[in-house]
Amino acid sequence: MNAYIERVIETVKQKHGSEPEFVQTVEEVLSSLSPVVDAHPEYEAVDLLGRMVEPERMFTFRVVWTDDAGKTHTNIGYRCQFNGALGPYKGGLRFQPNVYPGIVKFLGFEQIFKNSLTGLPIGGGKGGADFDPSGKSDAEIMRFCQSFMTALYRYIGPDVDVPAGDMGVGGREIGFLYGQYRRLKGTFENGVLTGKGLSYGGSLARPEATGFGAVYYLLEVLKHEGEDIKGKTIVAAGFGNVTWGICKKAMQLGAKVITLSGPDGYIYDPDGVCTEEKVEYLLEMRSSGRNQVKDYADKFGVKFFPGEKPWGVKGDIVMPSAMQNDVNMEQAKRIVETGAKYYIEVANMPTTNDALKFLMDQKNLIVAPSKAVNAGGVGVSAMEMSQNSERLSWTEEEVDSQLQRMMETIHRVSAEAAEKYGLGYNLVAGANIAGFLKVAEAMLEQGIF
Ligand code: 2IT
Repeated sequence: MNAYIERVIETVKQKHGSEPEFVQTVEEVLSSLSPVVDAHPEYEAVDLLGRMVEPERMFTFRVVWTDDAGKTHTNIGYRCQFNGALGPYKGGLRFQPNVYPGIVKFLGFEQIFKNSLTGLPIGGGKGGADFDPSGKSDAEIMRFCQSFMTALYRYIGPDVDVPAGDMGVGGREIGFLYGQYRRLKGTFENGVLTGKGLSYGGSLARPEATGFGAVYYLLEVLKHEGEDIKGKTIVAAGFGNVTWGICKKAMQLGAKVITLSGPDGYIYDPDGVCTEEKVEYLLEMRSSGRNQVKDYADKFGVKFFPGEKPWGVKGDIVMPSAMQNDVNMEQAKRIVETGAKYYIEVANMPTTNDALKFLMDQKNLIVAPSKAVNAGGVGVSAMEMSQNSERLSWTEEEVDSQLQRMMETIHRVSAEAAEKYGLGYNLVAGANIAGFLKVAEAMLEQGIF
C-alpha cells in the first residue's frame, strides 16, 4: 500500500482508537485509493488525506425533554460538518441509543464520497442523538425534536448544512424539526431540511428514493452481466424505509424479496414480499413503533427465526439493507456457500472490513458498495433542495427519471474509475476513487485549510 496512506491510517488508529466504526471506514476508503495516491505524490505536501479524515467541525449539544409523565430526560445531540468542499454539508440525522461520535463520524465520512458520487453540489455531514424513539408517544417525539432543533438551528441553513432523516428519523420527525426551525428563525427556509412532507416542500419520490435507487443500481450490475432481474430472489435485511423501497421496486420489476430482519430476528417468505398488501404492511410495522419483524410472520403466516440473521438463506442477490456491521466474516462465508452471485450493500457500512475483503476475493461474486448503491436517497434530497430554491415541484416522473439516470451514472463512473487504475470491474474501489477525486480536486483548488 502507498506509504502516505499507511501513515494517515496509522495516525487515525492512534487518535481514534475509541471510535472503531470511524477507523473502519477510514481504512476501507483510504486503502482502495493506493493507485491514485501513487499517481499523485503532490497530495502529501498539502496533507490532503490528513485533512480529509478530520471533520471541518463537529458539535455536541445537550437535548433535554420531558416525557408524558412529566419526567425530565437528558440526551446528547451531534452534528458533524465533515467536508464542505463540494457544497453545503448534507446528510441525515440518526436517533438511536447507540449513537456516539464514532458512529456520527463514520457516517459523515462515508457521506462525503457518496454525495460526491451523486454529481450534485453537496458536501458531507451527519448527525443525530443517543435517543431511543421506540415506544415514545407523538408528543414525546415532538418535544424531543423541538429541543434538538433549538440547540442546532443557528448552525444549519439552506446554504450551510442541510440535515435529513436516517434511522429513527422519518417524515414525522422532520416535520417537528422543521416547524421548530421556522418558529425560531422566523423565515420559511424549507431548503434547510430534506425528507419533508409534500405540503411544505417535500419532493415526490423521496421516501422511495433510497430503495428504488438501490434497485436501479442493481439493474446496471445485472445489465453488465447480461442478466435480467425478472424472477430473481433477493435476500434483504431490515424492514424500514429503505427495505420497503427495495421490496416495492423489485415487485414492479418481477423480482421478489424473500427475507426481512429486525432486532428480534428474521422472517422467510418464500412467496416474496411482493403484494401491495405486504409492502404496505411494512409501513404499518414501522409506524407502530414496536420495532419487530415477527409481526410480519404473525400476519402472513410465514416462518420467523428469533435472534437470527438471514445470511445463509439461498437467493440470487444479497442486499444487506439494515445497519452497519450486519455481515461479519462467519456470515460472509455462509453467504458464499449459498452460491449467491451478487452482494449489493445497501445500508451504510453493512459489512466488516475483513468480510468485505473476503467477499470481494470470490471469483463468482460481484460486490457493490453502499456508498454508491444507496446514494439515490441523498441524491433525491439534493433534488428536493433544487425544487425548494426554484420554489416549484417536479413531477414524480421527473424525479424518478433523474434518479434512474443518476444511478446509471454512478455505476458507470465507478466502473470506469476502477478500470482506469487497472483494477478491473471493482465497484468498491471504483466508487471510492471516483468519489474521492472530485473532493480532492475541489479541496486542492480552494487552498490549504
Ligand atoms: O445515509 C444517507 O445518505 C441518508 N441518511 C440520507 C441523507 C440525506 O441527506 O438525504
